[in-house]
Amino acid sequence: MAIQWFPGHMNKAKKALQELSEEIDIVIELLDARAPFSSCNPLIQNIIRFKRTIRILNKSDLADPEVSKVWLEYFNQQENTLAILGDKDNKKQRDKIIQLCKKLAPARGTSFEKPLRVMITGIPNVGKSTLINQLVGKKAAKTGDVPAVTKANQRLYLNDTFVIFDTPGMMWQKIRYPQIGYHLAICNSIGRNALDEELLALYLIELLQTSKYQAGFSARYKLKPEHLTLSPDNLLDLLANKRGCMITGGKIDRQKISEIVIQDFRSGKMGVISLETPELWEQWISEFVESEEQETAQEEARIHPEYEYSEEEQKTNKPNTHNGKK
Ligand SMILES: Nc1nc2c(ncn2[C@@H]2O[C@H](COP(=O)(O)OP(=O)(O)OP(=O)(O)O)[C@@H](O)[C@H]2O)c(=O)[nH]1
Ligand SMILES: [Mg+2]
Repeated sequence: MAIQWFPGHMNKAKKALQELSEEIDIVIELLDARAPFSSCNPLIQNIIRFKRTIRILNKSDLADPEVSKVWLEYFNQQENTLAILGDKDNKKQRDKIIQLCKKLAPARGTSFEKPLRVMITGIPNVGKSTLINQLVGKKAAKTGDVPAVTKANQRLYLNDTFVIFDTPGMMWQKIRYPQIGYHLAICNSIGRNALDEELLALYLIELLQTSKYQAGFSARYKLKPEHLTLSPDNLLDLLANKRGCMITGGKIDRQKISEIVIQDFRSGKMGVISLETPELWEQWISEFVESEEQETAQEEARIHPEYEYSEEEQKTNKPNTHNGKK
């Protein structure tokens, strides 16, 4: 299943973000600490390319701290970027972010005529408006635990010389790697109408039963070690039985148990969990490239059935494009 979600208002939001980016000094991009690579929006990257950027791995209270440390190193190696962890309940974060902004643009924020202008961007539901409310010290921006609460840019003032812009959560038109779609959906950044909760739950269960997060998963649902070796499909049925998710006639309510498992993950009921690491992404990308190459080779074979493949090409399933035959 390839998850894609780019509702109409985001096209307008993209243009507005482009315009706004021309008049701001600093960009704060919020990433979801549980899925930092998946939450890096290529559309936003393109728009903010030349801007000084602070990347906040937000909702870090729900992510595995060991993995977050690795991600921080990964992002801090990138040009023009400073990465920190974010957590709405961290009392020190407001002052830290304000200081960082001032440090990155020392010539701004010095007078009413030269305010420091900061734009907060990121995927839907990652916590942009919540952070803005924390920065300005009051509930000025609307928040809520569903994607696409903010629909248009909003200007807010920390004081006369510090302006912050809230922006709508942005997705992009085509998600290339299926894992990105799954991870964003599991973290609640994709609209419900674009999802199949049962497939999401099966993906999540497979990840949990085979990962270092087995213990938290087992504890939540009182699983025995042998349950972890069941297929995700059978394990979902077992969880449904344990939670009494049945529909009339004694049939299993897979939709209901799927929603429960996803919600338990989102609210941290199985412990702190990170869905991805830089190492895993390296592996997924190389697997993806390999499968794309195989598809291209098969397509070529279909188009040129008369082409005589060498022994080596037949073995690797890749046409030799360097020998002048093609
Ligand atoms: N656990 C946790 N929840 C957070 C954190 N920051 C925000 N949230 C919650 O995430 C949900 C979404 O927050 P918003 O601030 O509305 O997110 P947004 O990025 O503005 O969302 P859109 O406007 O829809 O794009 C709310 O329920 C917040 O309480 C955090 O650091 N940790
Ligand atoms: Mg918002």
